Amino acid sequence: MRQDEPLPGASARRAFLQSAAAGIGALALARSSRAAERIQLPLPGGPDARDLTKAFPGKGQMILQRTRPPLLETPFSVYDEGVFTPVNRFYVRWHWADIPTRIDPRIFRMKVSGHVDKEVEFTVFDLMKRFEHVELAAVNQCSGNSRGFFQPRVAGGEWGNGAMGNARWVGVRLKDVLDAAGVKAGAVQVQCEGAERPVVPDAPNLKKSLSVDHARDGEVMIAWEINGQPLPLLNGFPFRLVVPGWYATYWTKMLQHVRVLTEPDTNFWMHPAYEIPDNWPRADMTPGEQGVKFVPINRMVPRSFITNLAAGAKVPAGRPELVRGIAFGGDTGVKAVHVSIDGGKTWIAADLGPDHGRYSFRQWRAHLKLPRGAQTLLVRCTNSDGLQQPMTANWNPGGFMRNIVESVTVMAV
Ligand SMILES: Nc1nc2c(c(=O)[nH]1)N[C@H]1C(S)=C(S)[C@@H](COP(=O)(O)O)O[C@H]1N2
Ligand SMILES: [Mo]
Repeated sequence: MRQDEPLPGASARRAFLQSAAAGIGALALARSSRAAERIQLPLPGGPDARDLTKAFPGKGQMILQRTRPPLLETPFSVYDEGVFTPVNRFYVRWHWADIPTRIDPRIFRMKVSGHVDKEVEFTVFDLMKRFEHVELAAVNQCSGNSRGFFQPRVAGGEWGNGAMGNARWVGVRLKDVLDAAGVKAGAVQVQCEGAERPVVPDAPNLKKSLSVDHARDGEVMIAWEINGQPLPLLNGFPFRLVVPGWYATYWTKMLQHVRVLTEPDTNFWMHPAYEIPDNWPRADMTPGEQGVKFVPINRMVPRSFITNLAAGAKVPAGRPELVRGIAFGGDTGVKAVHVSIDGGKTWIAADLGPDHGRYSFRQWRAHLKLPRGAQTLLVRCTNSDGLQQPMTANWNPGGFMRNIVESVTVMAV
């Protein structure tokens, strides 16, 4: 972690005020836009193609999964461009459509309340001034990333593999902010809530809780910067929670309220929503199975992907061909990435790229000599705890934590 001078420079302040201005009214504009281009994204049960859109503020070309609330997927080729996901291609997911279209960072405050010595409130500039800055590279992955590949199909955002992104986050430790309020003895959880609101009366706003120990582990942070830029409005301007190694449902955007609780949080979004079968790392059950115990989703598991070859790509046969991609360890680092061209009978170790920290994507590359014909390439990550991607996919009714050795079938000619 890098430690910065804890003083907001004039340039940081200016960047923030400019970002705020860019958000104004832009969401309203996106609603009336019509997507022009399409992209192939074949999912079992279809559709095979999706609309692309450039109509959302702060976003370049994205796959339009839903307009209101916005669900924007990162086109998969973006992951081949670098280890950090460009801010304007970083995926977007909201639960409720009543998202503030304008946030003035001089006025917007987060509040800490509940089982604390004193309630405190901070603007982004207060956070910058008052607490030590920390920087961390971490993958933000939706619990439902790759849900579209679940068979039988489950309800929810039918994402391909593009509901994930890797970034350098800059902010302050949630621990330091909680310490400023003074967490009292007997506190058990810390609940976070964003600034948007449900569009139907009495619907529950998204609230997510971490144990007090987790919230105070010194890694969970309140971040205002993503890859050197202020957060786009749609990614949580002016600041959001970053929970390294945990699914993004906990990464509360536009963080407005932190409540210290004396009882475990049982609000709808902790239970029954976002729960997985209690057999981590598999999160697996049989469709229709009875008596399964469910627990709140939590730590991520290792995944890896081939990024430079798409399904059906033509590659030269009989000579070493570059295959590359990204991997991440889940809640810990990447120990190894292996590829196979014989259905997993033998595995070849890939070369790993630079290590940006245990919560980051890690690039990998290998050279493979492919016999002529259709060839299925497999890629498998082993994390530093020795956990490996499985050969068969898991299933659960939420479509969460999809995990399997990924494959791409190419044509060697
Ligand atoms: N305020 C708020 N924060 C939120 C959500 C939301 O709906 N509202 N969705 C969560 C979920 S489920 C995901 S996957 C991530 C998505 O983060 P991103 O949109 O920056 O990619 O935000 C999380 N934080
Ligand atoms: Mo999510």
